[in-house]
Amino acid sequence: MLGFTRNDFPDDFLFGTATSSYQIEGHAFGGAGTTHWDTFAATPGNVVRGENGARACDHYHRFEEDFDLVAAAGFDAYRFSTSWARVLPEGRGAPNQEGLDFYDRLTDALLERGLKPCATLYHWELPAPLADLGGWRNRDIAGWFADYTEVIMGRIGDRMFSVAPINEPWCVGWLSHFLGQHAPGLRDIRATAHAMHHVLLAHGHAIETMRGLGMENLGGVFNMEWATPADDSAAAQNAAALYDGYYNHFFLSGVFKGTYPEIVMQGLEPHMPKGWQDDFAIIQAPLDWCGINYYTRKIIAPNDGLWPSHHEIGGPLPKTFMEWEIYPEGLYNFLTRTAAEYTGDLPLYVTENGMAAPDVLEHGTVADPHRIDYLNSHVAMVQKALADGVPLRGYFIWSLLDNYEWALGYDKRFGLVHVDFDTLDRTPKSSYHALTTALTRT
Ligand code: IFM
Repeated sequence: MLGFTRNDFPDDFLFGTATSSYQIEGHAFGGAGTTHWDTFAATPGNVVRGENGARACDHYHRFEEDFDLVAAAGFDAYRFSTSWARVLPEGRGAPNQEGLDFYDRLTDALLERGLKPCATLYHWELPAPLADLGGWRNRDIAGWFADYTEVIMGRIGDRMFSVAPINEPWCVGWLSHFLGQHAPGLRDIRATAHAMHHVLLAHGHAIETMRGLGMENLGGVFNMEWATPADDSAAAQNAAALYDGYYNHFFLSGVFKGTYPEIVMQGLEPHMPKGWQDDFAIIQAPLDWCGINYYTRKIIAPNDGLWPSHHEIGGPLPKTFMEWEIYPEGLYNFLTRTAAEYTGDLPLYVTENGMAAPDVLEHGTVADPHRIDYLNSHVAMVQKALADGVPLRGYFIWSLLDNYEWALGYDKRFGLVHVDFDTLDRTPKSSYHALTTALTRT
């Protein structure tokens, strides 16, 4: 049982669930171009079992059935992403009409079910031809991204409830260019500094492009991890502050303050692209809302290595199947801190929250009491933030379906709905049924 119902929330508070294109659609279908995730996954050692998004959940052919499930659970909104490579297989130039038609049908299918379409324009599947040109390291990507924005939103922008350009800039910049864990798998500080700046430049250009199309309710989606110092020492405090700086503050600071945190620039500044200081007028394009994706915290300890001279250590709290500690207080901390330091009265959304588990289908059902507990504890923090006056307008659960968890392949099941990856059968889990009871309007 969930410990809340929608009656515990303001009437206009939105409950939604989230997905992304490459993780569910099936990129082999409908004329989509090759992405850097296809090539990254085809390279030994990058992805568990070399799995990729070629078929994924086959949402491309089953989206009507999937949206029936979203509507039947009582959700108000559905957060999805459009694939750049499906819309523009070469990244630039001629659009793929099949791809545009797909997103057009998908939009109408949501509206027919009374669901608010909440789009993200980039959830990581960069067209491979653009990766060949340097991808996020190349400043020109901001213009390419604006052109793609114009093409896809020129087709479906009239029917979107909300749009954010880029999902989780930290993942695009740091995870993919410094840690090398996501495509393009680089481990290079100059590439990182360039990507972290260009991703915000592209964000700003896309917002300007959509304003030019007359669109409203445009925002940004930022992922955050609470940073806890490993001990009370000044060195551990500084290490956690730096982690907090490049993970949580860097992108918010760029977008809402027109500056990057000093503690981060001590390491990144020598590697930044020329003229970066002149780009904030674009990066700061005004937004209508801010989204926070939250899952966990990290415990950070200092070390004698090269900058950033720290590492993560294991923590004592119960963990999800991602080995992520369950720390609901971090969500409350971020909601209150973001409003206090960056966004003020601007509406906030929790645009992702959820957990992975090794859920098993047995006798036609999937019991996931761990997910019900996780949702209960995090929604309690949402309620606490609301009670404190944080202008929070909605909460989206990651994810509707078990799906492709990037470098970890298909084992890490985040869905409210179980997917059998052989038959592609969908089975709602017990958390889905609990949500249906909590969200159905009475
Ligand atoms: O699956 C991802 C998603 O693509 C982005 N946010 C975090 C999720 C869980 O790792």
